[in-house]
Amino acid sequence: MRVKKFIGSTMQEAIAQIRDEFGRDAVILDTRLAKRGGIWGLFGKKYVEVTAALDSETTGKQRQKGRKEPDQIRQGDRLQSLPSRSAFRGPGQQAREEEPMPIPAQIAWQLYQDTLKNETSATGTVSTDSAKAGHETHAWPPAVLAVEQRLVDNEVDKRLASAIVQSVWQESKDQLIDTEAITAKVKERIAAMLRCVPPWDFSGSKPTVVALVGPTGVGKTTTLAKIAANYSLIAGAEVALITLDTYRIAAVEQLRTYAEIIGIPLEIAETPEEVRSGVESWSRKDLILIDTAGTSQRDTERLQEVGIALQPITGIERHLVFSVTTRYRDLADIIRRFDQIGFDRLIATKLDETHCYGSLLTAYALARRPFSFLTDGQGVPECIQVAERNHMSDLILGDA
Ligand SMILES: Nc1nc2c(ncn2[C@@H]2O[C@H](COP(=O)(O)OP(=O)(O)O)[C@@H](O)[C@H]2O)c(=O)[nH]1
Ligand SMILES: [Mg+2]
Repeated sequence: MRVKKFIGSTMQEAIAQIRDEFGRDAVILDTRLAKRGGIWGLFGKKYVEVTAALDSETTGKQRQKGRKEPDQIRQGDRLQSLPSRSAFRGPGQQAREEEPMPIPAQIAWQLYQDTLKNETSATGTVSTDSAKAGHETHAWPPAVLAVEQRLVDNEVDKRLASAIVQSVWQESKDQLIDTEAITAKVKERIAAMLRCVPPWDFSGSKPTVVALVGPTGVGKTTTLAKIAANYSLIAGAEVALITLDTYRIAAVEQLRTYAEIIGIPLEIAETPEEVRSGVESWSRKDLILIDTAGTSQRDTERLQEVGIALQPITGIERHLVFSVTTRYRDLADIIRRFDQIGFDRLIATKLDETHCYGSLLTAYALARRPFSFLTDGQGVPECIQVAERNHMSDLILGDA
């Protein structure tokens, strides 16, 4: 492995040097903004220092397989490995994602809904299919119960785990002879139950406007910087940032630093009007990313402010950011609160902080909106990937 520091006046410059010397297989380990000259760091000239590494083994392997062509790029690939802007232009990707959910996956969701309904029914009379299914669990062989338990151990809600296993069991009892066969089926089922969206392709009307919303500290600003850096520096898209998080000076400075490192404009919006005019002034950009203030459980006023500021922007996508370490009840609360202002996508962060990924499925169960990105570390821009449901299913089962 070779590790080297590259210095440029903008990140774009540093990345260009990395590409020249290490090629596209380089991994960025660290990025920092520093100052040269001046007195005590004041009035000095700012520069960007990027530490990159090149793993000679992986490079060799990748070279053998040949470089990926843009149309081979799949979700789940690291964004930074995407070779060019054209990678985001896969025709028909969006349509593929909007395919109706396969019937067996719908059945699994239905079984889960039935269980929830039974739990909340005032009479307590239990008479639906899923209740019968409950009795049937006694007939499940140990291998089936073991897979159900594995889901529960990975923090999948017990009722959801039972519904999934039940749907698989109903369908193919005879073929479910061992744990491996059952696991494979369950994995396939979970993947079919999830929805993800592919990266933006910017082929529609410009610009794509995206706001990240969510509780404080989940990683909204960091994720926004990762998305901005990947789309701007790697995919070559025209990106601009707006921040609504003006309550803390540190929050503005955090984003300003990222904007400077990446070399893209940042607008600080104090009012809904400023957000709207910011979006209008960047009508020629491909992607406008809006950062928002985090809101805690009790902070309904701030939540409303975020909602009001975003509401007038036509076609805006709101991505709800949550940490994958969030427990079921907190997640339910977050989704319920952010539903008040509306959101269209899910982003799960901090995948590096746990080995239990059941909350990915729980979040989908509660929100029923597709995932866009997953993040797995503090590193900007590398710790982000486009959400992909087979990968997510592996994670949920604890196989990734
Ligand atoms: N381990 C880990 N930390 C993260 C991740 N994303 C963000 N963070 C950290 O979480 C903290 C809060 O991030 P920030 O972006 O300021 O959160 P915000 O309040 O939602 O904007 C920072 O220390 C980030 O470095 C992630 O994927 N994994
Ligand atoms: Mg923030």
